[in-house]
Amino acid sequence: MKKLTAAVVATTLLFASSAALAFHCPADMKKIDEAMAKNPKLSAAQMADVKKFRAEGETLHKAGKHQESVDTLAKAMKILDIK
Ligand SMILES: [Cu+2]
Repeated sequence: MKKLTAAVVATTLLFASSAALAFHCPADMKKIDEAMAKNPKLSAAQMADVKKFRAEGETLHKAGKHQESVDTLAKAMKILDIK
């Protein structure tokens, strides 16, 4: 019985964290889009990187790879200096 409870708790936590991540990606993409709309002072190379990471993040999110998406979007956010 204890084993079953532990399994249920583990599954619930896993689900909750992946659901939180699934919500995380669109929030990060929105922040990136908002920062980009403000014409940030970036070099052409940095702009290209931000756009690349933003596109990759969206692709990963749609593929269900939320952790990778969050990590990729974080790189774009770092360039834009946003959190
Ligand atoms: Cu996602």
